[in-house]
Amino acid sequence: MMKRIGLCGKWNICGDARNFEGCVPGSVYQSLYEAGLEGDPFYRENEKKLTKISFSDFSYTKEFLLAPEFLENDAIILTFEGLDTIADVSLNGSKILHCNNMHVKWESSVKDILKSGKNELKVDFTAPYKEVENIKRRHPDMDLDRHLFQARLQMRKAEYMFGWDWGPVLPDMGIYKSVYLTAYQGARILDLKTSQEHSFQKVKVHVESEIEAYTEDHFGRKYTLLDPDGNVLDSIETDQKEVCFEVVNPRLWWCVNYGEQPLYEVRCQVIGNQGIVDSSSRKIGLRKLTLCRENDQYGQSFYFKINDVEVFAKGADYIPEDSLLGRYSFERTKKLLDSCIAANFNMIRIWGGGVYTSEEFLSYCDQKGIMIWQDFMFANIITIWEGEERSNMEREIREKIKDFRNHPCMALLCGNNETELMVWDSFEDKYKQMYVQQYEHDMKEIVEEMSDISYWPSSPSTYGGMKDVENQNIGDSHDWNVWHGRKPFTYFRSTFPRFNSEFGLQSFPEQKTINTYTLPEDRNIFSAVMENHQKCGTGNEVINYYISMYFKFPRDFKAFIYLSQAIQLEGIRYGVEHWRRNRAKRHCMGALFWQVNDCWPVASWSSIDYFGRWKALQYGAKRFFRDVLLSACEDGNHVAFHLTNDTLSAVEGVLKYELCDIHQGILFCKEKNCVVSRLNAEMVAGEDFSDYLRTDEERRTRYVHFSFSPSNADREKFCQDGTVLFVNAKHFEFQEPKIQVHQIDARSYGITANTFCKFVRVEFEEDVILSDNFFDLVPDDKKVIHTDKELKELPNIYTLYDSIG
Ligand code: BMA
Repeated sequence: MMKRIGLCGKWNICGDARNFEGCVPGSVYQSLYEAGLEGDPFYRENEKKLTKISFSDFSYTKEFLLAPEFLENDAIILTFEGLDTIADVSLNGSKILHCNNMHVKWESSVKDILKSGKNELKVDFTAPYKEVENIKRRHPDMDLDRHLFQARLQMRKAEYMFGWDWGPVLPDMGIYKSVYLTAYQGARILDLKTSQEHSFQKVKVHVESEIEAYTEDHFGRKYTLLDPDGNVLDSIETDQKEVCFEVVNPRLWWCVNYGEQPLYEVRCQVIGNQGIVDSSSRKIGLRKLTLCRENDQYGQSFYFKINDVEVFAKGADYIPEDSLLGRYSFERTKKLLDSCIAANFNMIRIWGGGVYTSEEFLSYCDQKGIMIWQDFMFANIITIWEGEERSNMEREIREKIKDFRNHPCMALLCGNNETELMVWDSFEDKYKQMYVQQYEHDMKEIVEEMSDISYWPSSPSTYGGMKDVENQNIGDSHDWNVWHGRKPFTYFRSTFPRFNSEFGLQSFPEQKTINTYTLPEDRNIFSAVMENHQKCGTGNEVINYYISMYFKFPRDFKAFIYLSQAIQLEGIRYGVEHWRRNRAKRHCMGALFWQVNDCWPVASWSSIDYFGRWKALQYGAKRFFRDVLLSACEDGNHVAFHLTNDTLSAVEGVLKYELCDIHQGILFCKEKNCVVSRLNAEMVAGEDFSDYLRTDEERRTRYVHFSFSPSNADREKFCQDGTVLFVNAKHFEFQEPKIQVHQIDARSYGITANTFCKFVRVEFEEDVILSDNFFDLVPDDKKVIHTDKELKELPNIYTLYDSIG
């Protein structure tokens, strides 16, 4: 059987006239910081000083010892799981690899170069900015300074490292994933591919193995299929590459909230003359998961269907979790994914300007039922789809499909982020042809040849020859009229995208997070440090602009942070609730907001900040993404109440709404039984409140409180309430509240207020995730909040009133 020797841990790094010790997996920036030679790249304006380091080459060296027995194996493979990016690798003085793609694995057969005793492995990295010049020299005939076609984009290095509108410019270098030696006897398994054919109560599972043999021996293969409880269902011994298992009465895999996530296991063992020489296994889920596009009354549908159930996709876009890639850990990723699950996401889109996610990330999504929309790593970029550049990209595409194709969570492979949109606008025909060839023909063919995963050429796209890219009636949409276009939130209600895969609003991260990169004197939203931690041009001004549209001027820095988060939640809620109200007839079938996470502490569109702290939006998402949603749509003095039901059975319950006056209490109240059928959305009631809203004074002191109580006791989790104002919150006459908080037990608190409060923020000293936050509170209602850990403190309560008072 194979034996592995890890080569991670301490390495010697040298470059920029410095010699220091660093850790692998890791990087130059990370090691310089950890060795105390440079400051924290995320602190204040350190980024600006550090960028120049990426003009110098760096070398990594490691010495290691090998026992003579290790060299007696038939083959020894050196593997780098990830090298960032341009690197020459030598072993004991012999050059063994030239690497030019950080997204792929690099391997070399090194048995003949290794020695018993001391060995030396060296990796020479070319500075990213030097490589930019090398690329230009290699293509003197191309205009590689042109926007979207720049030389740096032609490097297969994560684009965000050169800066993005939420990320710093830190084009790092280094061995950012594991490195190891693996010794084999006889043969090894290179890949296991599975595919499925579904028919009535039966699934055929095809399994194919790819083997590399190192001796002339005969190698047989034994394939085994295990059920989700670990029982062997069937086993086949053969000389064939491919076998087929039949599963009768399969336990199907579902995305979250539609069923379970049972995982079958496929194993393959390679058997030589001496017995088993290598083995490999994959966990798979039996399911049909496809992107459906059918012509309909609105244009063409765009939705996902799992095992014949049409799913409204709810979630957000994901960017890299760190600017320093060596800091990735599954623990952190798991915390982020758990936060997505807690907020009722069922899909995450992995955005194309970062890095591919890890095997562990995808396996966790398999276990939890989160569907993945996976972009290939091309964002706002035209690539040279010919010659060596093309082979490099094609190799990456093929390798990634192999990594993805067995994962039940994988819903879609998408060619790129926003290139179609950009090229369509401003490029000549020759570039358009190159684009169409790459994304609409070649990549589509490769995906179809190698997997069963649905393919989509670009996000957004209408698919086909770059025509009519911004037509919302076909394909997916990115709608930036709110934020970049500075439209008010009500604009969202005039749009009917078939699937909105990007829309967003920025906010500041939590105060504790801001404290990590500022000094007290920096804590003004227009200070140099705060502006350096805002990468979207005049973003802080835009946050201020939206605050001014809805809220009174914030009294202090804390109020700015709070209001930025409240405004972000409010804007995204407007859009999502509206699109979910339009799921009937599959008119709108997806809302993925931009963006769930951050790669450093920054003001951005994220709903969870760099340290994993939830902003208001993440709590809002938990509410507006729940499977049964009651939402209110006000229009003048009229309010329509809608029920959206994403579950597989009808939902019945009592809708209650009250018109309240902040001084006089409830003026009007109505209750109504309502039902909404499965996978549907309906307007269940409408009321004109004109009689109660005759004057400005009335409109500034009156609001509607509405709630829904499902009749089925099991549906506790779908109980909900909300409020509607008839003026922007800045003109509403909120009263100074008296709030009472009491601890019910170690993990729960009861909160009441004597007057109507909006965006009630429950804040603890400790980092904690709450069951709800930034909610509205009406008098006489007791809100119970649960914490995710035991706490001894009582929280501070902050409301909209405090932001101006
Ligand atoms: C879209 C994304 C990102 C960007 C975001 C906000 O264009 O694809 O490129 O960060 O908008 O501007």
